[in-house]
Amino acid sequence: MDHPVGSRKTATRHAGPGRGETEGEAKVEGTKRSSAAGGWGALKSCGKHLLGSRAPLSGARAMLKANQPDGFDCPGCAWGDPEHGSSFEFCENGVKAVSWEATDKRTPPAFFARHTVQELRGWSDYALEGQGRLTEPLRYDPASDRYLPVTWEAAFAEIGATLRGLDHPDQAEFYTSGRASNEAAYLYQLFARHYGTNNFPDCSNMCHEASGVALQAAIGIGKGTVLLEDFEKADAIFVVGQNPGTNHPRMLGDLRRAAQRGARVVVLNPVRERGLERFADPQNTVEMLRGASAPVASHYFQPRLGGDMAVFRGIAKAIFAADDAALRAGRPSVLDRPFLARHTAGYEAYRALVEATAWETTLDQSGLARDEIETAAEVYLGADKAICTWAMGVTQHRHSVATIREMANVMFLRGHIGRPGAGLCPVRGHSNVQGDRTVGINERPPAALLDALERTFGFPAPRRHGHNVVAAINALLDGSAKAFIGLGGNFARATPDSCRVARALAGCRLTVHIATKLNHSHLLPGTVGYLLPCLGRTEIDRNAAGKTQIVTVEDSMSMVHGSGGINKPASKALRSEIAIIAGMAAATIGSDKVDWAGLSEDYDRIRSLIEATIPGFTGYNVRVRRPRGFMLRNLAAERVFETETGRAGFAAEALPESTEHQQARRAPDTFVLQTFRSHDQYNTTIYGLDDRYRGVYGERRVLFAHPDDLAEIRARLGDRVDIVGLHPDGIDRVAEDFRLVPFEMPRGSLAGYYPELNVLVPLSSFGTGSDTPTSKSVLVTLRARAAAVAA
Ligand SMILES: Nc1nc2c(c(=O)[nH]1)N[C@H]1C(S)=C(S)[C@@H](COP(=O)(O)OP(=O)(O)OC[C@H]3O[C@@H](n4cnc5c(=O)[nH]c(N)nc54)[C@H](O)[C@@H]3O)O[C@H]1N2
Ligand SMILES: Nc1nc2c(c(=O)[nH]1)N[C@H]1C(S)=C(S)[C@@H](COP(=O)(O)OP(=O)(O)OC[C@H]3O[C@@H](n4cnc5c(=O)[nH]c(N)nc54)[C@H](O)[C@@H]3O)O[C@H]1N2
Ligand SMILES: [Mo]
Repeated sequence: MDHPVGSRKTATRHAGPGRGETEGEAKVEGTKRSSAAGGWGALKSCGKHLLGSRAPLSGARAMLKANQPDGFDCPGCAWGDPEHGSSFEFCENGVKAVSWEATDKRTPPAFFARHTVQELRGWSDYALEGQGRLTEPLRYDPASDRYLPVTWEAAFAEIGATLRGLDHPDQAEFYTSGRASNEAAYLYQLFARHYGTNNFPDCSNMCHEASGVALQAAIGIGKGTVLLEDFEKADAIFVVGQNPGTNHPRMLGDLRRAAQRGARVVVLNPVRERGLERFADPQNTVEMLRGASAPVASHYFQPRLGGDMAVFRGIAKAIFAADDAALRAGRPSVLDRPFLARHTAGYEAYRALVEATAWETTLDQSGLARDEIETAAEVYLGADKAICTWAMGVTQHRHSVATIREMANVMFLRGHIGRPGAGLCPVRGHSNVQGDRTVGINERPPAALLDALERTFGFPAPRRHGHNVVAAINALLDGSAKAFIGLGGNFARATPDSCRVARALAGCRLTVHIATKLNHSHLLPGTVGYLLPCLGRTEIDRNAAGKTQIVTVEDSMSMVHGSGGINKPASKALRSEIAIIAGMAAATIGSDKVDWAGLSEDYDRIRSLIEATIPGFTGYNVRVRRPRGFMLRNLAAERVFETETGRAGFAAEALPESTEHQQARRAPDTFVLQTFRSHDQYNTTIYGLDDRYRGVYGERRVLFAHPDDLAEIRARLGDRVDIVGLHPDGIDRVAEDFRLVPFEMPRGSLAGYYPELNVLVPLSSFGTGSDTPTSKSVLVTLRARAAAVAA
């Protein structure tokens, strides 16, 4: 699809499917979903992806080394690895991620000689990445509108000169996607800060930012507190706003094992996701042969989009009612009074607020019936040890920070933190998004980090706070930022208001993308535009002396471990992300204070610097070579809360004045749209056009709706619709030509796939305190296709 430039009062259309968008006959089964998640379907799909990548051998060999002590960290997700890592942890989407990288398809300079950038902009994401791995450094040539090969040295020299030529370092934006290793991310922040800016827009700004902000305030650390072992001990696990069957398949195994030993798994999700209902474990031979599967969720509640804060407020109301009843009857309190007294602050104010919140508002916002909320509260009260997990269904709303604080409030009531089998567990996305933050990718760095950098390296570290994703886009749009460097990712497609972001990138004086495969962001070069191909995580990384190098990553459970590739690099010309960053840095700021070349020759040296400047990494080079690595100390998990009060903090925040659902019900023909992932994608990377667990095959331009809403819409508008944004900021937003599909979800809500729907996500609508775009609650209306064509 093209990148039509949107502006105020100008329609920003999303044109029809680009090349390669349809694969055979499109078929939608809707809610007909007979079998369980996982099982033979998953195995079949793995075979298909290993074969389809045309690298079955290296792909299969690579899979056996994924998440093993002597292999590489799976680039698929950030779920933790089991203590006893000897058995191969099977994961369908891990296979897809690995074979995607291990493909033998290539986009050599000859490919770019055949296609202009303008032409490639008309291709779909699926078609672009399907061409295979990038092989040579490329420079955009405006005269021919093509990317031409260039030497690494020439690339570094021109990038360095252009960065030095900016009026101020804050005119450059340094974007990170969460696949970057600790070593690459650390070197990247060192480069940018030495150069002079804290502008670190990061994929986590669009992801778990709200979790970091909320947990930092609530428990003094912006990370979760549970370990994988805790899932073996919990009596109740609340799984809120996430779809692990697709996005964290290995978590499903842990949930299922918990369910099998009798733990309650309570799901809160507006959509009935099959993976959370039943799961056949592909690692269980007997089960596979019998065609059996086991239930996962003991309770499945379907709140309205953005209704989770109200759900937890309702649970708190029910808990306090139970507590009153117990005390009246002369029984002990149902709360963990010693924990509340010794370790928390703000309990009284919170309880008063909860009791003052009306059931009517609570039920209306949550979309659940009172007995459903009371049932959830009973499960909570019946558990000695409870875990609460969550992901994007919670973090991508206006009131996400407040929602996560409310979940923490409820967990505090019975002391479910800092003891075995209990705790808070934001389930991270990108495989190293948590590690990147730990090693300094942070636009608001703590003073201690800057002090440590100054002490160690002797350059003045910039003290001004920098840009996150939304601020970076605004700066690019208003011209105050002029250079964009991307360490991985697909900035133009992952961000809101795709059309405006496309314009922002194309208007840059300099764009540099470090990437493994071609994507749409690369097709928006600035005046000077570079595309620099790097090694992937599955590939062997050797230094000039021939020694293989490992990198390290941190998972959702704060475990840091090593990762070393085993496949032959996709091309001889590839360099590691670290070597590329070092090359750019040396050319931009010189090597007086930092020996960039020496660091890229031996990553142990980078780890020693991390150890010297970031707390928690003592003995890094030794500890990371132990089989399962090491755990970063997490004080909250030990009930030491580094908050302002030194205690776990209750937040007493009123429910939102109105949720998007409440607003939608007041306006005619208005719906709340969420944008989620299909089973065949990794963020903006599209592996295939099926969404097996939701019964969709061969197409992605589908829009899920409640059957009753659907009947009404169809009667008026027909089967295919355009989706029109209603955000009142004067910008017209339209996503064209979507096929309606019935699905079990609350009335008034719609769901469809990211990134096709990002044209509808407004840049000016983001979470309070997190600045995360609200991609799970977009107000829209629908219009008939025919009318649109006629108009
Ligand atoms: N295979 C694969 N794995 C991945 C990814 C991928 O794209 N593909 N992406 C990675 C990344 S970066 C991330 S962040 C994670 C994402 O993992 P998820 O958070 O599971 O991703 P989404 O597909 O966005 O799913 C959100 C889920 O939340 C539900 N939901 C939406 N709105 C609400 C709400 O208001 N309340 C509640 N309770 N539920 C809601 C949706 O119905 C959906 O089931 O996965 C990571 N792993
Ligand atoms: N509407 C909507 N928007 C969303 C979301 C949503 O749920 N809805 N989710 C948000 C979330 S949670 C996230 S995390 C962001 C993701 O945003 P990004 O991280 O920016 O996007 P990805 O699609 O993960 O990036 C894919 C690209 O990374 C490059 N790549 C892959 N592997 C490597 C590697 O090893 N090294 C390098 N250098 N490059 C590599 C490839 O070129 C590939 O095209 O999107 C956000 N956007
Ligand atoms: Mo993410």
